[in-house]
Amino acid sequence: GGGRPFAAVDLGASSGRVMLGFAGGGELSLREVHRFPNEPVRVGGTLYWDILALYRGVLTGLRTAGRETGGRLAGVGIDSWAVDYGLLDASGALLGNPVHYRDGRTEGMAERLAARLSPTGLYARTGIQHLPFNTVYQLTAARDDPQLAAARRLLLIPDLIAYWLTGEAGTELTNASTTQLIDPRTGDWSREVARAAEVDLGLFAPLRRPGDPAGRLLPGVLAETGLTGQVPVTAVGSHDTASAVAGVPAAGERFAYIATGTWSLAGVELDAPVLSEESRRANFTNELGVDGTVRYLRNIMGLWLLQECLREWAAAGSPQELRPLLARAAEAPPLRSVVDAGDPEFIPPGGMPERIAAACRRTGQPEPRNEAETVRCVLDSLALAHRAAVADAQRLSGREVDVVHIVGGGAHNELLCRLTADACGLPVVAGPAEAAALGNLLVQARAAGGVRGGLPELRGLLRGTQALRHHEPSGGTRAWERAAARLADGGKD
Ligand code: ADP
Ligand code: LRH
Repeated sequence: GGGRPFAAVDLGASSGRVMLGFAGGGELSLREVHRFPNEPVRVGGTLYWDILALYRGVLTGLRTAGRETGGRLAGVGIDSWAVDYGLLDASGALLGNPVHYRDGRTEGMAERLAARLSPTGLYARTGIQHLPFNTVYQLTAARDDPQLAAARRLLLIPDLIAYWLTGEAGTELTNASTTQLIDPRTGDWSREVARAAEVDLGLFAPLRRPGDPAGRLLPGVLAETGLTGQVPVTAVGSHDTASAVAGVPAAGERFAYIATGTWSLAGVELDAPVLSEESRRANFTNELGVDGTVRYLRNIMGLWLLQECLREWAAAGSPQELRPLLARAAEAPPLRSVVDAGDPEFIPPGGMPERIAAACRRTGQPEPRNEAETVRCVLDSLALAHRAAVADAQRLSGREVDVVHIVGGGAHNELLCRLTADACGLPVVAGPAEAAALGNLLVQARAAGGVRGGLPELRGLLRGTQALRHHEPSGGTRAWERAAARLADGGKD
């Protein structure tokens, strides 16, 4: 093909990967050159990201990519999970390790901020759903932290990696929207929210948008990775979910998407935010997307529930292999019990099978009797939460959909895709699993002049090149309605 080589770095909460992509001249292809685990570390009671291990993985991946291209790359783009950050001192050195959003330090912070700015006021200005770990709450929790006092810069994770690669500091807008400090109507900081939260906006580097230049690889980075020449770094949708939504192979506007990895992010793409009180109560967010779009979606726990069960079983000495486990889950009784996969009670790590069983008990449903039934409960619960999010997104935004696109690692999970089609009563198109890397690649390649057009054209390229699987709903959404009602009746105190 005639495509030029780009590296797309995608750091997910469960693994990081460096993908070598070729785009241009009608070609669009992507290959994984390096994947590395993302394993948080608890030190002195705080849960941290192992940021240097991740950075090393990025360097290794760039070196591996370069070996396949004679040391040349037409560009690099970086996306990662949202909300978290590193602090730099006056010399540009990292102050401490970035804290993981699942750390408990944000407990009670929403209430503290609410005393100064009502949740309604906060939502009207930011459109961001309440998640206990939003950056604004993390900064509230860090208020008296000496590191914050010493900090001269705050860089969100992908911007921090880009800074280490290029020496240039910026704040990419799609990810900045997850701080809950951006006004989605202006695409700029909300000074009112910052004032109420006592956040110094001077800590943030200048905003940049997907497609903007973000510097060039430093000589030391070239030496370390064996790359040669000028290698530009381009701002992409640096929030992984922004890149994933750009990477949804949809035709037209009448689609919902579910980006399913560690989280399920389910919603629709809009031109303007929905800031109504009803939307706030439904816990829908208006994150900013590529090309001025709004990602109107809800966070659902996602495959985290499954990941944590697997981790627990392995630690208890009965490790389970995913493929056979999913096969057994497919044979397990359907909708026997379901839990609320939107419940923040599932955010912290640890003890997941027991917490799921406890949620079943509390809502008057039978506990899963074995691993397969636990997995079936998780997947039925996710499908049920997908159904609610797809329905609520349509109702609250007025955007109707005919199809649900599932992208991310969960697109590999046929059972989850089938259950989601059944629960939603809509056809599901599954794939690509690496939508975030593809969205990252497309935005870079367009900035470099290799591909042209807006999101519709970029998505057309995806449809023409990526293998997709179709799942038709099997009918009978009644069982799902009953399960939803059971969960609502079971209630919680
Ligand atoms: P993140 O970007 O949040 O790290 P991913 O999008 O990589 O997450 O998705 C990871 C999840 O995808 C895994 O936890 C697993 O449940 C699911 N997954 C990945 N590959 C497969 C597969 N071959 N079959 C079933 N599920 C898979
Ligand atoms: C998914 C994701 C999601 C955020 C969460 C913190 O990786 O970026 O969109 O809400 O991580």
